[in-house]
Amino acid sequence: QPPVACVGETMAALLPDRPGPLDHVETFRHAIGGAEANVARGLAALGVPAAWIGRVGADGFGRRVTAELAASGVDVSAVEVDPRRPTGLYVKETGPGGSVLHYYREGSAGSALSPALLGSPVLRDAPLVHLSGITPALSAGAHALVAGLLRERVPGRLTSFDLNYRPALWPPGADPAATLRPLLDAAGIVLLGADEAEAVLGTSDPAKLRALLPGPDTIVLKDDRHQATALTRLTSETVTEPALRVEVVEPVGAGDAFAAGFLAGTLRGLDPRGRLRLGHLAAAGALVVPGDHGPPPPPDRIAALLAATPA
Ligand code: KDG
Repeated sequence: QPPVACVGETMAALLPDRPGPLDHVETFRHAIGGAEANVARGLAALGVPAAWIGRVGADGFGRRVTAELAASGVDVSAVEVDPRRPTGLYVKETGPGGSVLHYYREGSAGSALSPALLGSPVLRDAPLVHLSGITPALSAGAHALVAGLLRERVPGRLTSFDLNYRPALWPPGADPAATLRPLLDAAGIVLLGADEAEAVLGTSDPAKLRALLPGPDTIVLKDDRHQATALTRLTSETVTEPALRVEVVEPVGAGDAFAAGFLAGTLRGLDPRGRLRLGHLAAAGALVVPGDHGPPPPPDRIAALLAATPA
């Protein structure tokens, strides 16, 4: 089975050893993070073959990114090494008000993604191509690659797009809504949070979102009450499923894990409720760790939880 292709930038991540302002942090743990690669890891952990396609620098951070993804079972055969540009980096700052990601990625190898990748064999054969709204903010070439992948109609290939709106990445004067809305509308599956839907599309009302985005077969809206709703065209049905209650350690990456679960459920042919449930189960794994990726529950536990009747 060809792997799902997850395309975007993966960075070195520095995780502080304690919460609070960075000026008081003494020690950072070296990890990796990147929304699309987090999805690839999540898929691999759920038994779905997945590839990460992106670019790293010819440096230790880049080698770490590739090695850690490969060790997670992600296919890294299409990763490009840029001899001149460095691997991007982000530093996580945690605290009671939530986490802030500080980016050091301008001019990075990953930001030099371009439509040159469109011919990559891993992309050509992928049953599903997963993208996010982070990549179009990185550079004109990265935007063109995402637009090209969404516009290209390959029979039997699904596309998914997680809005992942990161205001800090958009240069002053940019119009993220004008860039992102056509991309969202061109995808087969769209995932977005209520807050980012408000920020980018001006509404988080499911009916209004559907009117703004008539294109996707499925829109998954995650609201601030930790519920996820799937609006599917085929059944013209709306299904809502609450999240699991867990002790949250750090939420960054949970959206990506949710996407991995939802997409794994889609590829397994689960009904919309099963897809949402698998999304929540995978997200729970990421919520209880300080890094971006935490393993989902083991397969037998997942099977039992999926089969349980809703409370
Ligand atoms: O969704 C989690 C991502 O935000 C994190 O892994 C870093 O890719 C990242 C980004 O651009 O913010």
